Amino acid sequence: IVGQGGSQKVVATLPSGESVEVLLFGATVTSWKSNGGKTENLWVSEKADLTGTKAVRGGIPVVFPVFGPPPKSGHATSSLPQHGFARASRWEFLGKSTVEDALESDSVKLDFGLDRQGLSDEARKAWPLDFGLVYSVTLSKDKLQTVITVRNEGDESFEFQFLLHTYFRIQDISKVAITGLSGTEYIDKVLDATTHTQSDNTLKITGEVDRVYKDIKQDTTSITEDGKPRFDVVRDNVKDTVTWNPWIQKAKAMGDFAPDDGYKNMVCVEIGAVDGWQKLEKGEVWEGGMLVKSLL
Ligand code: TA6
Repeated sequence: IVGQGGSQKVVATLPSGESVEVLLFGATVTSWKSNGGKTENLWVSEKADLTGTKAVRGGIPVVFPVFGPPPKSGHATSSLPQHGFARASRWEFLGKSTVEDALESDSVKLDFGLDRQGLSDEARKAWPLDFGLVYSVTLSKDKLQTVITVRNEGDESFEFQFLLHTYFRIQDISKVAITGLSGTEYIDKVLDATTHTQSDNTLKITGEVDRVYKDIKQDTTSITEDGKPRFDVVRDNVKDTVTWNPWIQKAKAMGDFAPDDGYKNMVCVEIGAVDGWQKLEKGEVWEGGMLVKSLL
């Protein structure tokens, strides 16, 4: 663990040089280097708040128990902030375990926990339910696995949404395509949340994109650069993926998004369970997450 207070983070490095950094605030992965540590795979805004007072603009923010603006009514999440409290709470570091695997090469797993006691008073008031989260970040040679378990510790069932709001670093947005979504229905939040079907197998980003792809049949969504595979994002027990790029105006409008033209170097491909709600009965546990392969 390095740093003090809100900027405390856990850093883990493999013997071959790959590394991962996780801010305790939000259990936000703020750096993932593959390729012997030479390739940074995540984008973090130059004006991201890394002092634990605001959700990080970049890396992998953990979105729980609600995705997007809270529902107007009918859900316990109605008075939570956009994207819920997980990404803006201080998590506990539960520990590190390493696996020496001759075949796979080494891997290191970092575990983080958040429960009701760890919430701010306002979050506890806004979501008065008893829960336990364990978030595991596992680094291996060219992969990063991030998986959450959600446990209902209370006496009543509750519903939640979950998403990993991953900002992938790319060289040039005009050379990027997202593949593996063909035939999938999506809500287009740029076109007033109407529902469409993705006909082409590749989605190119030529302006603001904010789409919620639902119930995707295949488990892998890929990002290509210049026609070459760059990332494979494999969903684990979640069926939805959000694609987002703020483009010029929205990038300029976000105070913590810098540089202004940073939208050219990032693309968000966000796996999650956000179409509808996951219901968890008393004592039940739900698990979901992703395995990302860096192909550079
Ligand atoms: O994931 C896409 C999205 O829901 C966009 O609509 C945009 O709001 C983005 O998340 C960023 O949200 P934030 O609360 O982090 O500014």
